[in-house]
Amino acid sequence: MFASRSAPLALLLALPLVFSCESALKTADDPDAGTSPGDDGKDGGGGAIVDGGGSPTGDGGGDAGVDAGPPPRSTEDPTISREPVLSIGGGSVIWDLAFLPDGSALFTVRGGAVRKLTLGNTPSSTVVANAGSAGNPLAGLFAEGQSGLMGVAVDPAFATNRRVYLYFSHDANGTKDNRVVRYRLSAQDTLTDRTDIVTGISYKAAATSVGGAGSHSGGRLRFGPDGMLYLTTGDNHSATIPQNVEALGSKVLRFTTDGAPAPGNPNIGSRNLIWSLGFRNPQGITFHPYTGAVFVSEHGPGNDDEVTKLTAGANGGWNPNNGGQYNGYNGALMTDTAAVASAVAPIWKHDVSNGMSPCTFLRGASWKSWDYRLAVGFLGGRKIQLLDFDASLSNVVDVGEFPDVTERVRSLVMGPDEKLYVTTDSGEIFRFRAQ
Ligand SMILES: [Ca+2]
Repeated sequence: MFASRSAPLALLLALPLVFSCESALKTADDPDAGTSPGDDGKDGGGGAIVDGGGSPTGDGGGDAGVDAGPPPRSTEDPTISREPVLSIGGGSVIWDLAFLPDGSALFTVRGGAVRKLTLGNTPSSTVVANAGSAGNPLAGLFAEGQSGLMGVAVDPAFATNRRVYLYFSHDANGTKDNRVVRYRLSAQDTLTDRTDIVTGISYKAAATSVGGAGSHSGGRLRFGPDGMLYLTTGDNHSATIPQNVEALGSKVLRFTTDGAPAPGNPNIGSRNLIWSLGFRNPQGITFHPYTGAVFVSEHGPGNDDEVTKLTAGANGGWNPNNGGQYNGYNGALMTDTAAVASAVAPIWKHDVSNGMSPCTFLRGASWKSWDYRLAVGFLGGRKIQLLDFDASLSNVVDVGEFPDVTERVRSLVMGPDEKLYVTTDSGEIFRFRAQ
């Protein structure tokens, strides 16, 4: 769609006013501003297993060299080219993507399909599973509003156990929840051995004045460098879920591949699945490729998209509770330190919400001076920004932007080929190559 184009970072940094104006205009098509039930304008997205356990330095502990910081990188700006990969039609939201060890990938279509992407000279995809027919491996999956089939992750030990994981909305005879389901991917590329490992995750079953059913389910599912699964979940437009430790919405959950509490969880709530709490509708989670530090991205209610660096037990400070009524729009603070004294300040925020969605760290020598920077995608804002941090990973020291992005960005995944894969709400997968 686009010719390869060089985009030195210096040029991108020279355009902040242009992008600010564009951002403001595009906010209007973000239903998440509270004017429309389809608040998908701002839900976010993320990457795949390569974010964490599959990263080149994902050594399991992720802490070798925490004190020393990342190794030196080139000071030269990369040349960035956009390359088309696949289009499956404008009506499909490609929610997430995860690479398999052989270089192919699984991706999810929110409406209820798992497909396999095969790269090569002519990339193509095939159906792994479709929801809807009785007895199929996705039984119970349903799509509604912003929800349906969302995150996908591939087991770090896939080569031996062939396990994959999906996060989706589920309806059991009218009882609806969000859940994480484990499968085995057969040699024939079908899903077998279904086990629903975490159920009962908050789901918005009925429309309210601020949005339709299925709003704010979060949805990014990733392995961390510690081998545990991390899942971001949403507030369901509920006043109380964000700070309720017995509800699994508005949280970062951390659990084993069997769905048990991950060792070392901070004992929040009786199920002990909560690793961090107090989020709105986070759809990005990623791990620093060198230190393992956890970063979450989420979109605000018209103001303050946030990137937050988290530790176990951290409270993101979202508390949209006004006497039991949902106060999640109209300037509600994404980090409400008056209501939540322990709230962790974001490491970076986009002052006007552009529907911040996924995030992932760039990784690989071909990225040159962009190596180890955090790519953050936007839905309504239709862009991918790029954050650089100081050595402590506590301060943003530079903000850039990728060229040639005009789609709603749903997921960002580093490929094993060092390319950044992007999935969109318009049924596309494309990628950026650096050199
Ligand atoms: Ca916050």
